[in-house]
Amino acid sequence: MKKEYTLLSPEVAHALELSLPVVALESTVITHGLPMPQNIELARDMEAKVHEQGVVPATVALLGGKIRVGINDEELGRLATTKDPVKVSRRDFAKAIVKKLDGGTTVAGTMLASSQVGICTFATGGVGGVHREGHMDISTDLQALSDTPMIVVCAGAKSILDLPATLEYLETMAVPVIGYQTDEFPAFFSRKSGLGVSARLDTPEEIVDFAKAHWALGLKSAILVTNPIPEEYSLSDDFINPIIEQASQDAQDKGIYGQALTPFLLARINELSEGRSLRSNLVLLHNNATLAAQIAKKMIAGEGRNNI
Ligand code: PSU
Ligand code: MN
Repeated sequence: MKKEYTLLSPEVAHALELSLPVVALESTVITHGLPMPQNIELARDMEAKVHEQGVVPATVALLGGKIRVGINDEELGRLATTKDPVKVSRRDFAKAIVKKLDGGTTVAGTMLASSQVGICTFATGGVGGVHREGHMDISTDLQALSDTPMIVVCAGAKSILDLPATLEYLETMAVPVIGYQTDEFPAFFSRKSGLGVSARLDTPEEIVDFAKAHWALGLKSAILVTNPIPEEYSLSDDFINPIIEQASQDAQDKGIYGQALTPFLLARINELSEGRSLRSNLVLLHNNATLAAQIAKKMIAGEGRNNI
């Protein structure tokens, strides 16, 4: 990645130089995924969870058109409160750069920026996928997972998506979907979806061994680790599914599509669940940050570097 476009924070630059473990964190969840002030608190908490494991967090974002890998607390505040932030997926970087904009990076955007500086472990909440609303809307996240060799920890995907189609796409693109201590693909708010994973692995060590075997074959696809929400915070299908259906219907009625669709659905679900979904959302994000940090440590212990 061109140096003139990207700036590493001193902490991240130092860690990468010394081959210390680093975990990338996305920022669309801050700019478009969660309301204020929970978005700032969440970003701080995820960084704290990574630090607790002795690992360096690297929140990725665009500030004034610069790609930032690792931002400080003041910059985080600016990102969380900036007016009309761009949602930066792969196609949006050049726009944000030339127009000197602030923006939050999606899973695909975060993978692009962090993999190019040598980070290979990443924690997020839910990945994008194939939408149900029928606009041929397939998240670039799936393309990024198909060609970026990183370990991506998420809580599955929300059933705002067509989950069977999303899993089919991942299979086509050679992306292993790992169930962490589960045989079932988790559906974000819920530990179950009725759908399988391609392999179950029970420890960070096993995940690192799996990734090494995958990449040793010359494959460039990511390993998608799905980490189910802790039981006590999972929401019952009876509660959340009608809300998701309603949100999806509202999006269709309002003709919302493209980049605006996921943020609309997330906000509407928060609203319709009267904040109950928010608590669960925060808990699973913390949980994923911790697991990603544990994986990053094992990766370093085995290899002595962030990149395998
Ligand atoms: N799904 C969630 N929460 C999120 C997102 C998805 O449950 O915050 C965000 C992520 O940043 C993801 C992006 O990469 O939305 C996908 O957007 P799209 O479907 O427009 O590609
Ligand atoms: Mn889309």
